[in-house]
Amino acid sequence: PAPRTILLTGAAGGVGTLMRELLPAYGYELRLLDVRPVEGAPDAVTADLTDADALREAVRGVDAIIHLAGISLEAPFEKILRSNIEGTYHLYEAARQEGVRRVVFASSNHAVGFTPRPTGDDPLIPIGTPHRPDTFYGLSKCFGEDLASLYWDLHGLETVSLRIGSCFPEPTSVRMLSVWMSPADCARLLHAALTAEDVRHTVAYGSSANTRLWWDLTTARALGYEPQDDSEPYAAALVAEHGELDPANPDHAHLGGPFCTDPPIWPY
Ligand code: NAI
Ligand code: 15L
Repeated sequence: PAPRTILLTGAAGGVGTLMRELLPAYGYELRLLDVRPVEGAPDAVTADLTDADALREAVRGVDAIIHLAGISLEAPFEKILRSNIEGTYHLYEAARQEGVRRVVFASSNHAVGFTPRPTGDDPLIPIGTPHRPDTFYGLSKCFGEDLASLYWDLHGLETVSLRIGSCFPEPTSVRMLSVWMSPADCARLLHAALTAEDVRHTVAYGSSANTRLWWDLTTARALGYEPQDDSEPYAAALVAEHGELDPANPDHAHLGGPFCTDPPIWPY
């Protein structure tokens, strides 16, 4: 049967807030979890991902989990270790113990951020490109993808790992013209990842069908995802303000953009 009750972790965050608005239209009932209170949702579970007992209670009885919670930018290793590495492990353990069948994991383009981005006639970056993290943050997403692989092979717990580009209401940089995922396309992709059959452990890039796309959306489309948006209408204004990307510039040369410098360039 199609999944109906979904635990949404990271519900107080940027993507979580957007998805809380959009996913109910697909017929899902959302249970929300975050370490911070979720505005307008008094029933949300307030728990840290490292609290194994709270997680076990939170996943009990759900059909699937959308796992967005975690640190979403570069941070000191100890913090990444706790929230993203240990936290994701605790979530998978809770899911395994409670018999949840599927997780949709918010991985990131920063798992492969040091991959040179295509220029000219270069082919799109395939989903099988080796892990090449650009930060401890990206490294934690590599861990999450491999944890998902282990839990499929060992325990039969399915995951779709989505290497999300930039999911914000609008693209705000020239790089984002290539990696942007509109909130509406994000909801479409999450729905596809929740409902596709026999996903085992599938890894897919998550973006809209951008004219300036850098990666191959084949595995996302194979889930049934049909992106409807393209960042190109935003291009003229962003390029007029910032200029085109310059491959000689280290933070323009790789998929991960400004995460690929030490220290990362903020804000961008
Ligand atoms: P965000 O930082 O706005 O939200 C993350 C949420 O996770 C926050 O509400 C935070 O309180 C919660 N959280 C952090 N540590 C926690 C812990 N230990 N226990 C419980 N909750 C915890 O991030 P955003 O932008 O909403 O991203 C959501 C997910 O998608 C993240 O995993 C991020 O790495 C991933 N992602 C997001 C992209 C984007 O463009 N927004 C791009 C690629 C990946
Ligand atoms: C990410 O993984 C971050 O969570 C998000 O805040 C953006 O920075 C995004 O990548 C990006 O690459 O633009």
